[in-house]
Amino acid sequence: MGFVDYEVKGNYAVITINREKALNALNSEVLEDLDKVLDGIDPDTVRAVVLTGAGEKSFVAGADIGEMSTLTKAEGEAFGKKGNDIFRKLETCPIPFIAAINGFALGGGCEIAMSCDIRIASENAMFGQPEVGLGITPGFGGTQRLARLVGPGMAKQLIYTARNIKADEALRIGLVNAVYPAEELLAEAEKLAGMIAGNAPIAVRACKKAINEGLELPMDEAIALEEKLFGSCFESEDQKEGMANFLRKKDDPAKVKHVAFQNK
Ligand code: DAK
Repeated sequence: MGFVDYEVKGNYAVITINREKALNALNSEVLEDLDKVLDGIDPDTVRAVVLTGAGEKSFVAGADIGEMSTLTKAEGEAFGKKGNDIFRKLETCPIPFIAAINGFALGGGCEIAMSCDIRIASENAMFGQPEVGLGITPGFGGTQRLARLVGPGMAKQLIYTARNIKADEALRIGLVNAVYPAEELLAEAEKLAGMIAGNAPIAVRACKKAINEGLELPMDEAIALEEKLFGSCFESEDQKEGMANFLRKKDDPAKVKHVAFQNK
């Protein structure tokens, strides 16, 4: 639809931000289209999502500077809220998201990538929070997520200097998990999505919740949350089938079979 393509490929999906002429910069329309696509994901069939940008040059080159340039204080806050609500929807969506960063990931582009669970990048990817060079602060969660991902010292250096970094440095500081030649990136992202989608979805979603919510809690509460989520898996058929399969294999290796988890 509009500026955001959505393709379901079996048990995973690929979302492509498609405003290539503006290097996939996020204006209000792109954000609204993305919001609708996120609302339309069917969690019964889609078990992992790849998020990427159209073209060979850019993942997302940031929020749309033209659109932002004339905002009043109130409009700026509303624009920030619109983006933040969508990024938060993506971050808290039970299904894991993999950002396949195929070029510029600047400002809002870096921020949307950081809202995903996993980030992998092409060799030509470029990351940065250039906002202070434009007279603003990162507005889509950059100050918060970058500090949590790479530590406050490195986040402050990147944000205060507005310096862009290449994929190899992003890998070194832990902003991305892996770097691939551009032509291999999407296939690698889809391979990862397929691997995740092949595991028990209820368990995968419980892990996402445990990690995301647990990181915000003191350790004792975080462990209690993990215990609760662990316990809830025992109400699922997938747990019964996954463990029964292991035990069958132990009895007789010939009985090895691939478990087709039912998401039940
Ligand atoms: N916005 C709008 N258009 C953009 C854009 C952007 N962020 N980035 C690129 N484009 C457009 C260019 O204007 C150009 O359009 P035409 O002139 O062809 O019509 C087209 O994409 C191609 O760009 P270039 O000709 O500039 O291509 P180059 O290869 O020469 O350069 C570049 C690529 C990525 C280095 C350069 O385009 C660039 O520096 N772009 C801006 C990158 C940037 O500064 N991004 C961060 C934006 S600030 C908040 C909410 C949100 C935010 C903050 C606060 N609140 C409300 C609190 C978020 C802020 C940001 O993301």
